[in-house]
Amino acid sequence: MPPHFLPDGAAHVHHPKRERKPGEALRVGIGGPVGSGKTALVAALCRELREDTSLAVLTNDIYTTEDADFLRRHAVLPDERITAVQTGGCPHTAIRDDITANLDAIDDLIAANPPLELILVESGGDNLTAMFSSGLVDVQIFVIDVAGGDKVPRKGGPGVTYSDLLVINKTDLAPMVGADLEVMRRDAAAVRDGRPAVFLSLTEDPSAAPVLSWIRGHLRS
Ligand SMILES: Nc1nc2c(ncn2[C@@H]2O[C@H](COP(=O)(O)OP(=O)(O)OP(=O)(O)O)[C@@H](O)[C@H]2O)c(=O)[nH]1
Ligand SMILES: [Mg+2]
Repeated sequence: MPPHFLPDGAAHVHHPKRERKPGEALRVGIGGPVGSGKTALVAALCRELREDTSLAVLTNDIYTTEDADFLRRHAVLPDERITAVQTGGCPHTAIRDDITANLDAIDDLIAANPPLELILVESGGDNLTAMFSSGLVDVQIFVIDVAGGDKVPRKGGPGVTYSDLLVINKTDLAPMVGADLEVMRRDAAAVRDGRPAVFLSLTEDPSAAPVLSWIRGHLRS
């Protein structure tokens, strides 16, 4: 599928919350800073879910279709189940402000792969301020990593605070960068008001077990 492009003149607008109708695919947004492991997580989830779930992936990159190309190269799903939006500008614009290119790409995925149960939407790597519009996804995961230091949850931001699931990835690197996981757990809990946060190391747990079971729970409910 060719990539979609974001039209010029995108503005920060509020979209009404999407009402998911019975039988419609669950849309899960996956956001977070550059390089935190979003695509690696998407790949892991596809490998685990594809045997028993009809799913598709939409990636957002600024100037390329790098992440979609990576997923196709590693054949985590058949080609027609992977598509991309080239956002051209700040990554958050396409997932929060002018979401039309993403909505069009999702329509294409739905039309090409009936019936779909799950659509994973990866945001372009941004900073701590990017969140998905609730007009685009039903639930969202925010992925940070320990390599940026154990201060990251304390710095807060909407993804760290309000995402439906916070994933603190690359725990295998914690000793290398002197990151204290207990500090990260405590600082995340302090701002999340009971919303879940999980630790992950995709190199040590390629099945992404805690994220997988969270998504399976949403698919069942
Ligand atoms: N050590 C370690 N490396 C990881 C882990 N998860 C991902 N990586 C590596 O981190 C790098 C970035 O991972 P990506 O999945 O491309 O990150 P991303 O968030 O999709 O990056 P952007 O889309 O560019 O923002 C890759 O080299 C991954 O192999 C992990 O748990 N541990
Ligand atoms: Mg990526």
